[in-house]
Amino acid sequence: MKLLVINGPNLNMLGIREPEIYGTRNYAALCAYIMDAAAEVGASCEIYQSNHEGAIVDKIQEAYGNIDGIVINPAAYTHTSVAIADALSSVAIPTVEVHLSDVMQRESFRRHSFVAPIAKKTYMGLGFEGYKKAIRHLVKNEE
Ligand code: CA2
Repeated sequence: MKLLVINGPNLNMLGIREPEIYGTRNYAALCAYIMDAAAEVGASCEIYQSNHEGAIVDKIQEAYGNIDGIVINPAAYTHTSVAIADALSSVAIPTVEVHLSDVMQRESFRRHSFVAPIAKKTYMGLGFEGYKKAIRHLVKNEE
């Protein structure tokens, strides 16, 4: 199974600020954690991070016919991007949404997700573990 993990804007800054919300580990640690989680279930995995909405749309379109499952943390685009939600709908690849923090317990503008309606499942507030759960859900149908 071929997985694509997409991380949106500013996630490459993990560990630099706001450790009380996002933890102290950096983006390289997150990538290593994701690759280990994929290897544990025998999946191949590409990780892509971008700060640009259109680049994320392009990456989702490129996945069409090549990728079996998408894990996406759209970061701030979660709450603003119809374009990313439309791209995910258009490729119809099983997708799981992840957020490190519990967006329901934060500012009200973070409570709405354009991606949630097209995602099979959303994990939030679990830190790095949310990515592992998303991978295991896609590959092994675990909850
Ligand atoms: O909880 C999440 O994973 C988020 O998707 C993270 C986004 C935020 O806009 C979403 O509402 C929830 C922010 C990503 C990274 O933000 C940083 C801020 C300061 C330092 C490092 C990263």
